[in-house]
Amino acid sequence: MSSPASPGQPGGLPEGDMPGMQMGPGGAPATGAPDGSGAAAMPMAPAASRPEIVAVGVLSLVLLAAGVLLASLFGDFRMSRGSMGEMAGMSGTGGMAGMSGMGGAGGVTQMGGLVMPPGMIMAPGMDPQAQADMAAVDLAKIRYTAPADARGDQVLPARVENGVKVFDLETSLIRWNILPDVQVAAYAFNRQVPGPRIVITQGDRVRINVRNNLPDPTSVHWHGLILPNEMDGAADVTQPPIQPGESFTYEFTVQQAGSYVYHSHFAPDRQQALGLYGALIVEPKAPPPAPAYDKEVVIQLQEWTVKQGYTFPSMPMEGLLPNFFTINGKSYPSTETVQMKVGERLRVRFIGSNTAFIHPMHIHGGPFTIVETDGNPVPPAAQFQKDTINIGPGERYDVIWEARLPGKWLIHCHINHHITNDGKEEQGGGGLTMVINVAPS
Ligand SMILES: [Cu+2]
Repeated sequence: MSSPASPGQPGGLPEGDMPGMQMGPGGAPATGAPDGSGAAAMPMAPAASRPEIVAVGVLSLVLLAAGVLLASLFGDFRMSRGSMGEMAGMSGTGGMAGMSGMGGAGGVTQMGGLVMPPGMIMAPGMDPQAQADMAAVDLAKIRYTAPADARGDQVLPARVENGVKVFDLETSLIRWNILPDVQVAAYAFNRQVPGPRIVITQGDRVRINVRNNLPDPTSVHWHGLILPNEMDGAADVTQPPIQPGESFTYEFTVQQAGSYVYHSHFAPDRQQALGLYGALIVEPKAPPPAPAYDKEVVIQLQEWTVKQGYTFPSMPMEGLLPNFFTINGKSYPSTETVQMKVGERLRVRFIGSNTAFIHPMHIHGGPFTIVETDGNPVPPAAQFQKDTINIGPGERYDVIWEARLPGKWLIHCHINHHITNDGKEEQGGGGLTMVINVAPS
């Protein structure tokens, strides 16, 4: 042991002179020779015979296989599609949810009668009102299913009483088809999504009776209008919420013209996101001298979160991210097609009824001119052209697009996931897609 340290062995031990154990052939421990030279080291005979080692190995494999078999027979490895309602109280159907602070990994989670979405992180102590806002629509409370081909945004007839235009709105829960094979549970005005289109003229005195048949309180805000504060519809701020079964009457004189929107202003993160909105179009008192357009189309955008047959309000957060998108309550290819001829001009009223995301809406076939923003006319000298415009929640843009060439020209969102239906494309698109079909002139 007196040799000098070799460079490769910091311990100062010469090659072939390892202290302690040495691995002999076959992996059995061997010790060095008693004289420490290492040259005479010989493997010791193993304590177990070869047949004994083989027997232990085979037994281990048999026990391992038995364990896998038992787990596959009696364990629950479902990632989703758990049977609902089997478990009382707070229970996940994903097989691992149900613990405080955990969301269902693959399935919805039931919490005290509420159904929470898969993937939501539910921290202990989450406020019960917040939970209720984000829960699925209670399917047991829906009393009406709209026909699968029903359309929203239908013009609401007015009746005139002593010079006042009177409209009736009624809120309720409905089942609504956004595609022939996809049905959502929605909060609706007059049993349609979007709610009916209210068309009035600048200067009109209007009275709107709102009856609440929802299981929740609600209110209606007239987005963008100049009106008396007590008619503004901000629940708990300018009026008490309209309780289930009760009514409230809004009355005001319309001063402006342009494209507006009405929507719930009680828990709007839930109610508007689930369909409680509609277009409010105010025609100018003095129409423009010459028609600046030949046709018009209203485009109301919405996101939907549909999971395992439940509908949740879309929100930009875990578990509530949308997987369906609609224009006027329908996903492409169920969206309407606009029929035009070459040379005609189309007025598109983009309405930001969406609540969770901004949608860069693009029109194929050439640029459009922005003529109104949030109902306000853009002076001709300030108008400019674009082919894509961001429609943020609450915004409205009125644009004029000219049909320059025949063919099928698309209007669609340019966040390309928003032109899929649950991630899938159908007939060249999905969700926020519609077609302008231009015939030769
Ligand atoms: Cu989009």
